[in-house]
Amino acid sequence: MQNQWVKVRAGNELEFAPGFNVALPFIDRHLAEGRGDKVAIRCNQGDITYAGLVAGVNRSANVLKTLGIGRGERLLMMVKDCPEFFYAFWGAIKVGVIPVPVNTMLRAKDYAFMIENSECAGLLYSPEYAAEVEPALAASPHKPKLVLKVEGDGQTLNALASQASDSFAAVAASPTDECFWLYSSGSTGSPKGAVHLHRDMVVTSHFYGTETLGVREDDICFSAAKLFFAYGMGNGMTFPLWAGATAVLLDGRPTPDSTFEVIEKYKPTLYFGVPTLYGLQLQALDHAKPDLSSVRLCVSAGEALPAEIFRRWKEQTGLMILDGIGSTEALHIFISNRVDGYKPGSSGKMVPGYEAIILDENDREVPTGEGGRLIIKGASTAKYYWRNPEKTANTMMNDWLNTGDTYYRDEDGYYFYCGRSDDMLKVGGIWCSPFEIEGTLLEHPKVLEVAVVGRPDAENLIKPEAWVVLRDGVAPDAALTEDLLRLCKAKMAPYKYPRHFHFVAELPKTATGKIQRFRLRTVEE
Ligand code: 3UK
Repeated sequence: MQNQWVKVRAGNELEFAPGFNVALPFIDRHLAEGRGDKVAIRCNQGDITYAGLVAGVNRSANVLKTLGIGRGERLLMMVKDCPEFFYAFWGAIKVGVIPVPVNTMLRAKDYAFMIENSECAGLLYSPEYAAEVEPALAASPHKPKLVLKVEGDGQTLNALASQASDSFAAVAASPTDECFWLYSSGSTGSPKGAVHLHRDMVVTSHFYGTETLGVREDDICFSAAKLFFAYGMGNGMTFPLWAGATAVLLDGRPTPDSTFEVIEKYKPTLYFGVPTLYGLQLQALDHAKPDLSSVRLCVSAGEALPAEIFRRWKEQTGLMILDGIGSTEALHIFISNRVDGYKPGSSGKMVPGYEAIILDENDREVPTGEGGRLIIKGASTAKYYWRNPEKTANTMMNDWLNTGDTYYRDEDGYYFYCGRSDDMLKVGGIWCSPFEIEGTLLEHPKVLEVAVVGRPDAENLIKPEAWVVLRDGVAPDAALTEDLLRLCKAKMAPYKYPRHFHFVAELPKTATGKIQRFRLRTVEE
């Protein structure tokens, strides 16, 4: 991909035109390239053409500018997946305002923290979230200059935008100017604002979207993961925009029913999900037979995709799921499987433009096949965490980013996930990956989901225990426990079997669907 603003040079160097503002290649370019009448976004509000998108972006840029939100100031966004998400995000970038899209499933106390922490000049929210956002505004000592609802009564973006001009010239910026933030939540502590630069979305869209996944102009992209996640933002916004393709949006909760409905209605060619949802969709496929024939490829990220889900999905739908690992700090996927290079159960190989090293506890590179801390480098990584020098120093070391994950690389260059660095267990003095045990248990036809954590035994030695969610209609009994133990002992080294099984109705999860193992570790017996 080459255009007026970005050229790819030898050695994967990107060269940016002077005055580069990232909204130019992602938004304005499409009119210059004659794509005005092409549909950019499809959703239950109707179809938005590229010409409509450019106008919407410019109108919201004019609204922000007129209301006095200026360069470098933050616009906090609690906005559902809808065209206005695009208008506000790119409109802000054109003005030089920093959009900060946040998780729309959070609660008032989380938003109060973000309002305070970001010192946002503006706050934009979908009326659906009023019950959490409005108390947060009332509670926060910091009062944004501008509070706008997307639509509905009172002062809204849509009402103001309809009065505003539909042309706006983007402010000149540079590839390394601060552009937008995304909050990243660890398992402990407050969320950290990861500061991303103008070039970052170009890097992910080019190296992963175009070069690795092969997103094309005739693609229709549907991401079950929402736009406010870095994963969803790439899948459902920047990759299709970069390719001049079409994005399909679902504004509600992604469930097997709602996602299958969207796929049947809008016929996407690329589908992006997370492992938990693929698991639920597989369960639903036992009864429903949705028409998935438009889809040519599926993608998974957010947590490791068990080989078993990959296999069953392939068997049921004929489709491949490309698993890849990404993070909020890296902005998108930096290690990925390919259609023509896949090992089920692995995260795949390096995405071009990124490098990785795996270090042991003495910061020495480990030999092939041995696990260690995964550290990566690439031009899309966040520069720092806003007002958090300690976490910045621990995570961002010069140009290298500490992922917090344990990985090993095999002799073919495939990377295998072994758990978060802090989830790894030492059992009998040997490293033991909870993920390996989970993958084994998931092979059992009665198991829907499982999380394995370490718990100290009577001698205060860590032993693995399993928290298991069974498939609908299956009840636990002694015979099943025996069966699961037999499976573990047959498939893994002898010390790697859970010493306890807990059968539960559901596992505790973060808003992004990641299992909160730390909660299971602290459950009182
Ligand atoms: C874990 C994975 C194994 C891993 C993300 C794609 O998940 C994303 O970002 P987050 O900041 O979390 C990052 C952490 O999640 N993880 C993600 N993908 C995988 N572990 N296999 C995977 N395929 O611990 C990582 O450090 O929420 C994913 C694109 C953009 C993203 N932000």
